[in-house]
Amino acid sequence: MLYPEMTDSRFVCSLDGIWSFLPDREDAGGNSAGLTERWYEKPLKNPMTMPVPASYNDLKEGAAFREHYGWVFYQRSFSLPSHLLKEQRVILRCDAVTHCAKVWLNGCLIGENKGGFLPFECDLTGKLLPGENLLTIAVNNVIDFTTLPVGGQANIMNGLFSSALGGIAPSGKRNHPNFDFFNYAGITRSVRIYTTPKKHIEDVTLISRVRAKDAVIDYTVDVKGKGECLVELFDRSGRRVAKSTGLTGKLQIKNVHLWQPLKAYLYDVRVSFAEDVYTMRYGVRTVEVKGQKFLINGKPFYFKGYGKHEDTFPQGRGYNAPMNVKDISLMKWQGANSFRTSHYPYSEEMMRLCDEEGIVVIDETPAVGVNLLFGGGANFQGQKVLTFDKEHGVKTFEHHKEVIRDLIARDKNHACVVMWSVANEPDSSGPGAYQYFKPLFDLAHRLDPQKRPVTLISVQSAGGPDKDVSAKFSDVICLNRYYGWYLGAPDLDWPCALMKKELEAWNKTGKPVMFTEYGADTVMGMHDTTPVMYTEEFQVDYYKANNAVLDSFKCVVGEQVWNFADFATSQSLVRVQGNKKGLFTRDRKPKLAAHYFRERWNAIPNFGYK
Ligand code: GCB
Repeated sequence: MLYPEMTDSRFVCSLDGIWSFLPDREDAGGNSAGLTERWYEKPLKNPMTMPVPASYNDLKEGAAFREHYGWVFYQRSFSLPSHLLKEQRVILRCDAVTHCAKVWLNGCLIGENKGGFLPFECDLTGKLLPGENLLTIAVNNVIDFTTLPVGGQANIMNGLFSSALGGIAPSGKRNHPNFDFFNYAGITRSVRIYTTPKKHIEDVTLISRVRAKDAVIDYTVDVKGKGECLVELFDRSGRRVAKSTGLTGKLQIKNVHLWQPLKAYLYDVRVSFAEDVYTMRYGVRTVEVKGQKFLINGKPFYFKGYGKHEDTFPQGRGYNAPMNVKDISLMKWQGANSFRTSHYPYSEEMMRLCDEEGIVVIDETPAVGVNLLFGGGANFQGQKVLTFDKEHGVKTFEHHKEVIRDLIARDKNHACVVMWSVANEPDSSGPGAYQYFKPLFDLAHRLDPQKRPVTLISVQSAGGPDKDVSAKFSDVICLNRYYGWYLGAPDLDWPCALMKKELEAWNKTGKPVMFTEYGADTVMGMHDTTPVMYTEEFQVDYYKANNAVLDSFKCVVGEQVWNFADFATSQSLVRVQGNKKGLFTRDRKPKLAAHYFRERWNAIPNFGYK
């Protein structure tokens, strides 16, 4: 899906700003009052104010509001210049509404979407009234087995204790995230209207091949209608360096400027079809796994970086441009070169920023929590459940295919994306895991025009290469491991001896291996001469011990810490106002370990480290 660009033929306008807002309530029959009373037909009664984009949860006070379960209603009105409506298609584009949306224009349902982290569109052509139009978006935050991320029967972090309650459960409907981050919801990214000519460009797909100093970009343009197509490529100085006609073709570049980690170079691509024009930035680079190396532009790359979250105060998971720019500045300060979009697709603006800044990205679907074994199955009050059975796995699977399809469709042209992650910490050694994941890996490989590597992020409890299906499917073995924290803390020596043993086993798969998570909760400002758990000193010692093992393996092609910054989670006994494993605090102040990694990473080259 194309990002909305303003061009010679396209107009884009933002509907961001303050909207009217009302949380739903249950009517006497236990149904949604908002839906049965049709709140979308008229201006909301006594609404609150709410900014778009933002998660709503932290923007008004009180636990009932923060933990609201079910629908909330957003509303605003707008009008458009009449000349646009006569000649052009008019599209409403929502970049992300978490997790489910229903959209009404002047009281008529015009669209529905499931999935909180990818864009969707509603065609408004011919549906707009002259003058003001009333737009209502209802948003639902309920998570279950059919959604990604997955919701369970009890909060994952409290699951351990629920079996001891003898089946007594708290009253009232509530979400039980099967994942460790706060279930922020709302209209979290921009809402825009854009227009195109009736005959228009639907999609553009670019694939590069590099040979010595030259490159070829194979392109495909998908269109609606008939017309001539011209594709042109401009370098940074605005000079046209290649052109071709037709809906498919090749752009030949002499003396190509490659997109490189931390040394980005982007060309401008201009596609003209009939009356329509679309422009985009594009970086030429290659990615390949060869033996136990991860090659970018043919050279062995070493990942230095983080698992992250889109998580700031007070906008929650809402798009935060200044923080994105600051985060990349901090990454560069630290000598990092990469991150993973844990645990869902990030905003398109962040992906574009990473293209510009040369930050390497592992792009993850929102498939987190596809693992019903967390807490030893205690999520289910001691009842034994299987992740991939008919009740759970089958329902998740259909949506899982959808998010892989939509993520690749959205991000396929980004130079920054070097690998797809189909899931974070699924039950990858459980019964049915092979049958569940094989088609998903096949799908990702088939759909990606650039044929990037595909991985799943493996959970420690999956038990090693003989049990974990990552050994079969992942092009790079990606391990989330907590040796010296969840396993063995406060001891570091014997857990790290186990870590060495485990890496020896993965090494034998002949695939490259990387750590995509390792970390220790650390409360900023907590210090001790003896590095006890939760102090800044312990976090440094933990990482030093783990890194010594990582450094001793040639097959290890990267280290991504958990996490870049502290982040909000559900409440639990092991979360101190959120997860505190950040190298930075939530407001981006460095802990001791941030300085330690700054020294380490600035001494590790991006290429040829091992
Ligand atoms: C994990 C999860 C991540 C958690 C982290 C932790 O394995 O992938 O979402 O936040 O552990 O800190 O427990």
